[in-house]
Amino acid sequence: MPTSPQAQNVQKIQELLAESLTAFESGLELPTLPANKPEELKAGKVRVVLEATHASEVRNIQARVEALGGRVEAVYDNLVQAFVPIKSVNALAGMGSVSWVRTPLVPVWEQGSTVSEGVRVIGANLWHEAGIKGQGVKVAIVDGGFKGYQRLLGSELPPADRVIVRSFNRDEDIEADERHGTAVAEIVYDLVPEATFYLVNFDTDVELGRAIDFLISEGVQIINTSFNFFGTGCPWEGTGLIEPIVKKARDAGIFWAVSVGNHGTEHWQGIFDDPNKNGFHNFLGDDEGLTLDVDADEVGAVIAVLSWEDKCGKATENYELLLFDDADRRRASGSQLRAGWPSRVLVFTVRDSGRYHLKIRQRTATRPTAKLDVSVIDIEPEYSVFEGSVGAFEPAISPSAFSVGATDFRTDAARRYSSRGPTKDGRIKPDFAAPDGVRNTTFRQFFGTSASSPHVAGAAALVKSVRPNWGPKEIADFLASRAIDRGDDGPDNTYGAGRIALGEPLKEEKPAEVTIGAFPEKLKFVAQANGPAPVPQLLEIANLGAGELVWTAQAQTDSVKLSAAQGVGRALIQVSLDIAGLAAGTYESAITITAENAQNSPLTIPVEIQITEGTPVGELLSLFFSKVEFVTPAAWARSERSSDGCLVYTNNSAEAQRIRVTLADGSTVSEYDVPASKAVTACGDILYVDLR
Ligand SMILES: [Ca+2]
Ligand SMILES: [Ca+2]
Ligand SMILES: [Ca+2]
Repeated sequence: MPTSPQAQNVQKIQELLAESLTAFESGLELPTLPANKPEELKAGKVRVVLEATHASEVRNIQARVEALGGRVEAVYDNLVQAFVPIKSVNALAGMGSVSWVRTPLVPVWEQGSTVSEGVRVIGANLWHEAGIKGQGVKVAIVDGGFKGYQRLLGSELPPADRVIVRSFNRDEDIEADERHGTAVAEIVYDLVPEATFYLVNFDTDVELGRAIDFLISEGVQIINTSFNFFGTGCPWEGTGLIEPIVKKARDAGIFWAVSVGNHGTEHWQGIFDDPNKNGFHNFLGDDEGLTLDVDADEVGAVIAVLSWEDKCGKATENYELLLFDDADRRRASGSQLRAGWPSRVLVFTVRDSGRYHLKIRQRTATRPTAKLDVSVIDIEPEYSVFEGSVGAFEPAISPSAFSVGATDFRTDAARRYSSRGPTKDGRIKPDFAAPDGVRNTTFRQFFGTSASSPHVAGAAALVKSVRPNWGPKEIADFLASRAIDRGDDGPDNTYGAGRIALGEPLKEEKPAEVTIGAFPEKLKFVAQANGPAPVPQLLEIANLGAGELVWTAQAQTDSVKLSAAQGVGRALIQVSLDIAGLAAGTYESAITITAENAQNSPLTIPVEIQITEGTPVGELLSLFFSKVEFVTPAAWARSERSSDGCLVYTNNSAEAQRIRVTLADGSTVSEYDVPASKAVTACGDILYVDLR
C-alpha cells in the first residue's frame, strides 16, 4: 500500500475501500464497490458503513459525517450507513468511536399470474377447500424491489387493504426497477390468499437490519427472503455477519424461509495442495487456475468468494484470491470484509469476454493444509463440487432460518443449480425442497430457489393460520413430518426433510368451551333404617373450560335433597338424604347438572344409597361446620397442608377418638368416632371426617 498523508488509519479500513482511496488520490481507475454506482465514485463520493465501537456513539459519528460534508442514509444498531466524500474516509476512520469502515454488504437475488403449479404439487388446494387460506397471519416478503406490484393488487396479490408496503432503501423506492419481489409475492399469495402481506425492500445489510426490526414490531409471523449475502458467512462456526439479524427474528418467533441458493454447480471445495511449492494451490495436476469462461454480455462482473477453516475475527491463516486473464496478467484480488475474517471477496467488472483464472495463494499458514471453499456467482467454474455448495452464503447457512432447495415441479427431481449442504460445521441444508419453474405473471416461468422458498413460506403461513400458537420449530417439525422423502433415505443435503407436501388439512382447534366439572364424581350415603339421617355431603360444581358456566342441578329421586338448584360459576352445594320410608337395601339415584352452553351437558353424578339394618360404618364425610371439638386433644397431631393451607388433625392414638362437630347451621351437633391413624381435615368452612 503506497503511503499517503492520510494513510495512518488504514488498518481500520476494509482493504477494497483503502485501495479505492489510494486510486482516487492517484487518479487511477477506481475498483467496483458494492452498493456504489461508478458515477457516484467519479464524483468523489462513496457509500460506506461505519461500525461504531458502541451503539451510543452513533450520534457523534453522525455529526462528524455531516461536518465533513457527508450524509447519513441509515442507522442500525452500531452501524452507520453514510454517503461521504472519498477524501473524508480517513478522517472518519480516525475517530476513536469508529472501529471499522467498510463498503455496505449487498446480496444476490436467487432468481433463475396465473397460479403457481406448486399449489397443487404441495397440496395447498385441499387446505383452501377446507377454508384454510392464511387468514389472521402476517407474512412478509423481503426483497430487492417490487416493480409492477400495484397493477396486480386484487388479482395476483391481495387487495390494497391487506398489503403494507415499506421501502428501507436509501431512496425509499419500493419498485427499485426490480420485479423479483413481485414474482416471489405472487407465489406466496397463491398459497395464502387471505393473509396480510408486507412487501419490504432493501439493498444493504444496514437497511435489512432496519427492515427486520420493523417487521418484528408489526408482529409479522412469517418471512420469506429469496436472496443471499455472499462471503459474509463464517461457515465453519455456523454463523456470520448477517446471522444476528436472522437470530433476532427467530427469537421473536418468526418462521423465516430462505432460498438455499442457485450455486450448486458454481462451487469448488478442497484442501490446499501445493506440490510444486510456489505458494499457489494446484487444483488438478499442475493446473493452478480455476478457469472461468466469462461472457461479458451475460455477467456484469466476476464475483468470487474464498473462505477457509479458521477463527472468524482472529484468523491465523491467510490466503489470497486472485483473478488472472488468459495472458496471465493479474486483474483483481479478493479483499477482506473485516479484519481477521477468514474469507476473501473478489469483485471484478468484466469488459472483455474470455477466459479468466482464479488462483489461491497461501500467504501465512500455521498448518500445512487447510480446508478451502470457493463460490463463483453465476459462472460455472472448470472444476465444480456439488457437495457443500451452500458455501458461506447467508442466510442460507443460518441455524435460525429454514432454507429451501429447488425441485422440478413436474418430476420432483432436484435442480442441478440448487445449492447442496452440508454446512461446513456439519448441519444438513437445505431444510426442505419445493418446486420451481412454476407459472407466474411476472416471470412467466419462475426458476430458481427464489421460487421454491416462497412455497415453504406460504405452507408455513397456512399451518400458522390453524395453529396460531405454534412457533417456528413446531411449524418446521410439522412440515418435515408431511414432506415427501426424496433422494437418500431420510433427511439429506439435497432435499432436506423432503419435498414440501401439506397432506390432509389440519382441523381447526375449537376455542375452549364451557365444561362442567363436579367433585366428587359420585356420592354414597349409608344410614340405618329408621335411624337418624346421615350427615349431608358436599358436591363441588366448577367450570373446567373457558367462558361462563350457568348451571342447574336436579336430583332424580325425592329422597335426595339439594341446597341449591341453580347457580353461576363455581359453587359448593350440600346434598342431604331424607331416609323416611326407606327400608333396608341399596338404592340408585343421581344428580343431573345441566348448562346450556357446556360441551359436556348434562353431567350425571351417581348417588348410591345404602340403608342398613344395624349401625353404618366406613364413610368419608364432608360437612359444612362452624366448630369441631376434640374430646381427647392429646390424641391428635396437627399439621398444615402446604398445597392448600388446610389443617389436618391425625388421630395418633391406638384407638378410635371421639369428635364433636357443630354444623354450619349452628344448632345441629353430631358426634363421630374417628378410627386410629385417620384424619379430620378442616378447609375453610368444610370439615372432612375420615371414618373409613
Ligand atoms: Ca502450486
Ligand atoms: Ca484451469
Ligand atoms: Ca431424503
